[in-house]
Amino acid sequence: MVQIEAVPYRWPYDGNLDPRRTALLIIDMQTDFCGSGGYVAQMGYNISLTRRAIRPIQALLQRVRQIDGFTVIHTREGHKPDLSDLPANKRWRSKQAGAEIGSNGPAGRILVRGEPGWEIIEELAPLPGEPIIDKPGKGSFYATDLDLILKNRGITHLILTGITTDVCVHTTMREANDRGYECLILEDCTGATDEGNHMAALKMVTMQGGVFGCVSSSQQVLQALESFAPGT
Ligand code: C5J
Repeated sequence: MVQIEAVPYRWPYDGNLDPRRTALLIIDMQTDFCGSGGYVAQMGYNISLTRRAIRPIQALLQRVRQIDGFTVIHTREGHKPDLSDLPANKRWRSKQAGAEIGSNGPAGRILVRGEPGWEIIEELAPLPGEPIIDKPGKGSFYATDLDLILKNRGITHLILTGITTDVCVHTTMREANDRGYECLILEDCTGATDEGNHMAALKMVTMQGGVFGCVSSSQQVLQALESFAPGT
């Protein structure tokens, strides 16, 4: 039986980590959220807080890719070039914050599909065959086919990584939890634009016996994955 040390319970609750029923979800590791000249940088936030997740995700990704049947899914937040899928309030707020979605920045048009800033960073580039979910909102389930893809593959358990902890990762975790997916978020594989928000978002998960699932780290997952020899 393979379980991961986590808070507030050893994950998963139903006793056994099964690679064929588990997906590693890597949320929004795009230049816009962790690269110079992207959306987060243009708003004046310190991108070292979001970039902290890159190396731990890289290590985990490398290991998970060696395990047969383990699904890796990437997401990207962004809007169509004509901005027809951009709610007016989201555009207005981004302008107030100094980085209007759709306007030109050092990494191209901010949060627009196809622009350099919207691309997933090279360090975590998807491999052919790994699904990429393009989403217009914060949650990865809203207005996407993520649920359909997971159901078709028989996936019931999600390991959540990416940025930002308090916004897109949390929204996705809540959406997944309500749909019955058993969720684990990794503290070192996530990051927020504010350290206090990062910590608070992780703490929220652990309340009420694990109201949205569990919190753990890449080290704990890697340790548990030692049970699966490469190629098994
Ligand atoms: C935000 C995200 N913060 N990926 N997006 O707008 O968390």
